[in-house]
Amino acid sequence: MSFTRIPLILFLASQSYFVCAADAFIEPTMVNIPRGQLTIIPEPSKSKDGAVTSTKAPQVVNINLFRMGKYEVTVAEFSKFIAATNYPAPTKCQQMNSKKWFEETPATWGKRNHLASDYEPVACIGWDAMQAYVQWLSKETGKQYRLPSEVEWEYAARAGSTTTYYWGDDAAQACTYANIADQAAEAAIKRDYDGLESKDHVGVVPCNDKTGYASVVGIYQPNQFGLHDMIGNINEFTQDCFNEDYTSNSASARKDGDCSKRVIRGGTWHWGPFPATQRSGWNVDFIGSLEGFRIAEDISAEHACAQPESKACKKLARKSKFDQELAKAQKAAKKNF
Ligand SMILES: [Ca+2]
Ligand SMILES: [Ca+2]
Repeated sequence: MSFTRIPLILFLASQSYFVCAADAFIEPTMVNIPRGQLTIIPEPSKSKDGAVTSTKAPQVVNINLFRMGKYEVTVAEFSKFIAATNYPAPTKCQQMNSKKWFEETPATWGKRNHLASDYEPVACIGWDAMQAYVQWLSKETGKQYRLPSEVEWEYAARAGSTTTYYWGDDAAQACTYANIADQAAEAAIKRDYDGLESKDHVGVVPCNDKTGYASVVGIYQPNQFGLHDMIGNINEFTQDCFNEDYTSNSASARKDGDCSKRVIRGGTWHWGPFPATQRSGWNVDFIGSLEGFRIAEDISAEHACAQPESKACKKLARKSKFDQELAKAQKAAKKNF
């Protein structure tokens, strides 16, 4: 027996371990969000007849450097979590199913009506599963993944803009930047639901984004921070407990208020484009096909690639296997554009 064979066996064993470990999870594609400030304009107090009774001063919140998912979390990423943990994910979901519009029918994280690609956002899972996912991913990667706070979400969505949407004030320009309830959605619903017209329910923006339901992530133009689908495609849960009154003194998620509801942001393919300030509270146990999430990550300046030419930063900038597979899915999704 030759001694030289032993190191070779060890080498092969370590390689195979590396492949298994790497395939056990998908490292999400993240974007550095620079430090800055968000100005919150609180909703004015109103009387029962809707008249403004008092206004509150704008609040300025400081935001530290953090990372945000470039895309909504996809079915492909979530499937690794289910395979690794056997997490008891919901098996019923409020989804489009008949002319009744939305109803609770059998569906899972990986199988819902109109889901056409693993590179579409995951939905039909509820807020608790999102918490379990970020905890699992943090443990697997040694990183600090979590849901963004509402303030972080809005700061990242605005990306320095002060207009109604991150592309400006014109809703009809949405189709370049977002998958919303457009002419394609109207046509798809009419076709698949026996003449039902989406504009009767959700309003249709007069442009064509070429996608009838949810789309593969990242096929529309990003905002100025490089984030895709912050408006439209799938509604995104944040970490904050819900308060009717939108105020915050810090970038941290609010833990007071109604914690059976969490703030959800950004709207979906099912609605017209949501303005940057539009918000609502969604029950944590609501399992729906329009609700998903995106993750945030705490980082130090040291890990933010202050020196882009360093070896570590170049490695970060390299396209991952996920990015390569996603690019193929995006190309397929855009073939009719
Ligand atoms: Ca659409
Ligand atoms: Ca979205």
